[in-house]
Amino acid sequence: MSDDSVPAEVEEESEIPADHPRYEDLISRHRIERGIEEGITHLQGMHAEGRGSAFDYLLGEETIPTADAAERAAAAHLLLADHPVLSVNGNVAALVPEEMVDLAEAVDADLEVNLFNRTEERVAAIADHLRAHGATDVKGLTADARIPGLDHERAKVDADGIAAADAVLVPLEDGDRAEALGEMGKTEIVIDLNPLSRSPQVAAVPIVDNVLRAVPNIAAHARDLADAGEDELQAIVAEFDADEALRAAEERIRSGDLR
Ligand code: PTJ
Repeated sequence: MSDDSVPAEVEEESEIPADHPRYEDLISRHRIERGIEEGITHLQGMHAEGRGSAFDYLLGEETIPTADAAERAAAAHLLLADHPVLSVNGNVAALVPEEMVDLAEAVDADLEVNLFNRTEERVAAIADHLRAHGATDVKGLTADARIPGLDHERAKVDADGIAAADAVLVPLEDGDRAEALGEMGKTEIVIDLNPLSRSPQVAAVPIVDNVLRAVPNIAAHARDLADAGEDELQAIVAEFDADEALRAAEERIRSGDLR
């Protein structure tokens, strides 16, 4: 299947052939474009997507074993938490809305919209989009608390959401907030395709994988662990080695075979 088989203007995802070698990448591009058109994704989301796509190419566009271990540890953390929250930005809302709603259900977590380039219109559009994909309660609209030590819009959180959370999943995070959340004593789980970025470097659980693969895989692990006792979940958390996960991802990116 050559690139010529994909129309220049893709209206519907179904027009992208599932056997295209760059299928996931084309789906991502299409969803981000659509997200921008619908007022969900910021224009800068395209830059972020392009960067992520380059790292994913170098990783071999697959979930490497240490990323799978990180996804299992993330599931264990979220199941152990008293108040887990999944943070949603404009890229995540465009790329994996249904999967985020499903993960929230699997680990009994809140969904909270939290934006780097915050506007009330975009927060409302993302909340509506998540509801259209099955979410019942979406936080982030009240923004009645602040993350200490941050002066940008990402400091705005809900008092009964991220501010009160003991574990937070933050896909495509920026380093400042990642550090600030860690300083608040929260367990931070970061999904980011760049292992050298500050956010995975400071996370308790850095997941170097594409959100397209990572989010459903965390949910699958959570369902697999649904009957696990606290001791088993604690053992999974204790066994996970964040430094090794970052090292293995960087090694794969630097030395992997390009196709
Ligand atoms: O919606 P907003 O206003 O909150 O803005 C969201 C973006 C993503 C635009 C904003 O947070 C931003 O500018 O992020 P950065 O600093 O570009 O960082 C994005 C990181 O996510 C980069 O390290 C990318 O490699 C990584 N990334 C991009 N796409 C994916 C990804 N990681 C996992 N899966 C992806 N699909």
